[in-house]
Amino acid sequence: VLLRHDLHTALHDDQFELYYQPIVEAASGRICGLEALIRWHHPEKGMISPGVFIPLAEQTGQIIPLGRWILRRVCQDAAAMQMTGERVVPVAVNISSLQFRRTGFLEDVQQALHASGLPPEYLELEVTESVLLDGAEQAIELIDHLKALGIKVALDDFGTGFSSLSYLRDLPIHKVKLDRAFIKDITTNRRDAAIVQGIIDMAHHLDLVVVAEGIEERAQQQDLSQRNCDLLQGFLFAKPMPRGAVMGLPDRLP
Ligand code: G
Ligand code: G
Ligand code: MN
Ligand code: NA
Repeated sequence: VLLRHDLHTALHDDQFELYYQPIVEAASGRICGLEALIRWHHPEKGMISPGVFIPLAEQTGQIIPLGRWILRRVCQDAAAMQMTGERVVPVAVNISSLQFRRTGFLEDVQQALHASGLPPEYLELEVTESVLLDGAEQAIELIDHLKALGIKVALDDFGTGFSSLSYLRDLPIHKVKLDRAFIKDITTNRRDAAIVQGIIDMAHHLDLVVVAEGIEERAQQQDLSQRNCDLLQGFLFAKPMPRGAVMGLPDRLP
């Protein structure tokens, strides 16, 4: 209850910060994208995880102004990184399903792009299967609109929850992100490996880019690279970090 109240003032008091985690090409380690991940610096409680406060913000409706602020900030940061030549790669933002399904979302995205001057090709939205809660048609239409504007959409946390193969078939997405639950034991568990290989092959036949999340070990990188996974993300390469730290990274992460 206390946290819920604090969330209300946090936006006005500028207590949120966006961190960025590199996404690399599987074979080379070349940085080819960033995922924005929000952090809350609570004045008394210290750093609070988005895993805790995003669900709260969804309950209270705060996710709408917060989500709008995140979009604007990420576009600003991305445009600045482009302008200075720091890191000219697409930046992905996690979008809450409540935000995605709300009237005016498309306008919010366009405003954030317009205000920052970021070319739409450099913005990517990460959504989960719960965008389909009110039915697939609206979601498909919206993703088609975004696509027409040049904005890419990725299906996040794929393989867990209620994710279904029909989503891969029906949603006009360009990328799937394999949940780290399937990656964790990939080098030792044949069943996990079989599922991951199946998803990679199927996704490629559907012309989708595949990202594996939660890479913590070299053996996982080698395994997924051999399985033709396109992109990798995880602590092995880099943790989420403030924008200023992204600037100092080399082009390739070993
Ligand atoms: O960064 P971390 O692993 O702690 O994130 C935990 C969860 O919070 C993940 O599910 C992630 O998708 C979500 N999350 C992180 N940043 C954002 C954000 O900016 N917006 C939304 N909607 N979710 C986020
Ligand atoms: O739900 P989503 O995929 O957006 O969540 C991304 C979350 O995963 C972020 O909170 C990020 O901090 C976390 N993360 C990124 N790389 C790793 C990793 O290698 N291991 C673990 N355990 N978490 C990771
Ligand atoms: Mn994500
Ligand atoms: Na995920």
